[in-house]
Amino acid sequence: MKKFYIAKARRLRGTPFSSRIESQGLTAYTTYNHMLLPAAFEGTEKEYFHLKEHVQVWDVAAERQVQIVGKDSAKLVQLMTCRNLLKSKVGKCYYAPIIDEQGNMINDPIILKLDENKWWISLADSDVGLYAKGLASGLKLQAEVSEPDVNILAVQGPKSFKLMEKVLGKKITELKFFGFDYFTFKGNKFFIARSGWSKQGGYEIYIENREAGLNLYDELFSAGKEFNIKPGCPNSIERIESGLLSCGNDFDNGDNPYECGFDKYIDVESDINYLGKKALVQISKEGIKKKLMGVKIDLDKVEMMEEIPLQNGKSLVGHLRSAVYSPHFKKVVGIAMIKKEYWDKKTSFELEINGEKNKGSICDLPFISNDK
Ligand code: THG
Repeated sequence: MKKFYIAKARRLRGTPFSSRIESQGLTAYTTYNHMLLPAAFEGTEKEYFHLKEHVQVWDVAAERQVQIVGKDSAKLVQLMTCRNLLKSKVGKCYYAPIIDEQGNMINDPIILKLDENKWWISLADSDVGLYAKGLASGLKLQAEVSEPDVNILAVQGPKSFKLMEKVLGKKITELKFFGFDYFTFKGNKFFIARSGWSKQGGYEIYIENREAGLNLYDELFSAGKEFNIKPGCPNSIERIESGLLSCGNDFDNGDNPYECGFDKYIDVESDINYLGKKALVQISKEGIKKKLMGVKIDLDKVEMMEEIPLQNGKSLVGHLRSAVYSPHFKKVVGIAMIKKEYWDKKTSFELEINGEKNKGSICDLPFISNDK
């Protein structure tokens, strides 16, 4: 496929780390929340093997925070998600579907409770801040919605634990998965969560002070030499093998959270109030007619620009939404929206790429379970 440059503009916002990563071998950007998100350095496959063995620092500032503050903040956050946050605790992260009034997906952020009256919604790529502002003003809620200057650095990979301990001290090793706290480095406080968009383990540093953040960035790279540290970015091979979903790729506003397999983050029983609840109650009674599943395809490479129909003879089985060559399975693995009649994993299908027909089969997600 022909490659093009991305033309920079003010509305395609850079991050505090853009100049760093550009001088460290960045080769491709994508955009995310109207911001630059690094997409490649040495190549996805090389980066995949490195991520699984060493440690990487990712500039994921494009995972923007919607900050909600005020007396009605909990009410507003709950209005937008079908996950029950009644018992949520300060200091914890919650992966939660954001849905619309029809019960369809808008985003799949991590919601962080900083205080009873202060929340961050750490977004995937869609304008949830505008949704929140509309609700707050339309319902006259006492909730202030803003996008603070918070820029995330993810430190991912099996050696991330040793590196973070070396730089930030022993206390960081006590942080539990999806917990967060403040840690001090050279007199500056950093908000750090144990999370990240890979299943190789690691942390996310929510940087609130740009200058202090750049100092920490440089320190991570010098302290990380002994751990073979490299700059990186979310890796499509690792995330597909691990079954981490990508908003806008694997699902969009035409899909509901049941169809995305988010059942454990849906509450239709309790007495909580959120938009789309009626719709989800109805869907939970009727059942769904399509859902996201894994697929394996006999191909040694794939490049996807839009969803690809999967056929069984003349019948449509579903649509391939994301796919990548997996060095582990030595074939293409992907995430596809599969019609109910074909959930039976024995189903095989054909798909056409560049005028050639290829065979594939359906399987469960995740392809590789590597819970840390
Ligand atoms: N980190 C932060 N913000 C983000 C992402 C992130 N915003 C955008 C995007 N990623 C949101 N999507 C996800 C998807 C999956 C996970 C996190 C964010 C994830 N899932 C675990 C899993 O599926 O196993 C854990 C889920 C759970 O325990 O509930 O980590 O990466 N800051």
